[in-house]
Amino acid sequence: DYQGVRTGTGTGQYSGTVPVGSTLSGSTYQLVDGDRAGHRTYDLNQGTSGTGTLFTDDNDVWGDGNQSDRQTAGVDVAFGAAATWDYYKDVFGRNGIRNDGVAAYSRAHYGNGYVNAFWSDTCFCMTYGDGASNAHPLTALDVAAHEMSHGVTAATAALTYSGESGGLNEATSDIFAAAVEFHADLASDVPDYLVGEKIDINGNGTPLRYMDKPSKDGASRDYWDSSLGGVDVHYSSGPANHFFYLLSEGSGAKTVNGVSYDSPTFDGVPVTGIGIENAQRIWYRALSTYMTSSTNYAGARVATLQAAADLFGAYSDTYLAVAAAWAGIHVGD
Ligand code: ASN
Ligand code: ZN
Repeated sequence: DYQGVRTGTGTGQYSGTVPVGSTLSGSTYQLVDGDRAGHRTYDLNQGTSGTGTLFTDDNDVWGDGNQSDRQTAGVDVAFGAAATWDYYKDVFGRNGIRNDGVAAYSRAHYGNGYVNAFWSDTCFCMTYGDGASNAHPLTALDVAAHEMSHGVTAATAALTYSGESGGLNEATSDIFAAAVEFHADLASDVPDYLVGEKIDINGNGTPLRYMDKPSKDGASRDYWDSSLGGVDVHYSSGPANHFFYLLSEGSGAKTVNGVSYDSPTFDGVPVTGIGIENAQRIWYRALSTYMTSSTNYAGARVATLQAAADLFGAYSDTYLAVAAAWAGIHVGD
């Protein structure tokens, strides 16, 4: 139980002005989310270990949207953890990363010039860098949802982080990062099928990854082939991200929320999308019920078809769309 459970207001650099869960302790507000199992957000103050200091405030108004205010990064990562917690609860009835009602915690301002973010099963926590000098902190909603979803994957299929299963592990984090954006539906972070579009990691305004045509990043694969297991997991995720986009929105040119996509298929055969609402349910059921640590792309196809059969019926239109989307990335029977 959390004494003085509050909903404060924060302004992040990416999320805009949002509610943040806080707790009143004595006369000080703490960034402790009493509505979400007491998720705590810490300021590492450029350190690289431990928990630094808990973010605190005297009036429950957090951050000002500028990077120069240390609380701003705290707002973005606390909001990201809350939005991801709410997504799994609202959509799947999942009670936290391990479905045991226990919160992870978040650490902002890790190290100096650190251009990454990561999940750790050891600390059961998320950690975020500030980016290189004067760049964008790695604290956007899709980054938080990606990292937190690594925790969900570890607690379910536990996909081994190398080879094809590693690509599926990475794709699962990108898939739920997109799904969390659609569920949160922020005006200041328009839902899209891009990964890291707010953090300007390339310095030229391009996103880190594209789900409609992953090769647009210059390194990710669009299609499965027998060499995929030897590719870095952040690139072998490409075909599965592409599968999820095709299943959600279909092939060809399409604009969603003002963002333009153009998704090809391996054999040129068009795919009709079923919408992200149903596509995410199929991926989640496959992940949490059928995939195992050694699942490869062929196994993911079987897992999602079984999930689609469970949810929508074998050989239903939705089931057949799943098969067509796998064929679209060169995975068949
Ligand atoms: N941000 C990266 C990821 O989640 C960190 C890493 O490579 N482990 O994949
Ligand atoms: Zn990842």
